[in-house]
Amino acid sequence: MHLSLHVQKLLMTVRLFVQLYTQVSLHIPTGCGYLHRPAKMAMSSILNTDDIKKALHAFAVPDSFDHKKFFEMVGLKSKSADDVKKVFTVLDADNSGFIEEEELKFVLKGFAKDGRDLTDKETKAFLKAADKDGDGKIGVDEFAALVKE
Ligand SMILES: [Ca+2]
Ligand SMILES: [Ca+2]
Repeated sequence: MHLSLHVQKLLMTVRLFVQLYTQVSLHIPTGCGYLHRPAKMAMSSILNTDDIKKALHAFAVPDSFDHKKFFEMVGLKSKSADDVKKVFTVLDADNSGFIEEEELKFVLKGFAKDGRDLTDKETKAFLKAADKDGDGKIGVDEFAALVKE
């Protein structure tokens, strides 16, 4: 009887430690993980917000998107390779190193929060134009090449 009481107390203590540990560790990994992730710049610190607004307005109608004209209108075409890379990092929402088809669909939201979704037709055409090696996603070099085209 005495022994089981001790065991119960011990278990309660262990449980308390586990609870404390879980609470603390929930905060620590998120904090560290955030610090180690490459910092994403705000699109507005790379490109002119008014230019973005104008470009989004120009392609407001579904299926009217033209990536060449868009890159020119937002001023990306005349940006340095470094800035183009920064823009790519913003658009690669999950930090996979590639812009996948799902990310490409929401690419305009990367430029401005109220950017519309691309239609499936637009997404596929955009991907086809950029994906030179045919792996189904856009790498940073493919993106840079497309911007300069
Ligand atoms: Ca990605
Ligand atoms: Ca590719």
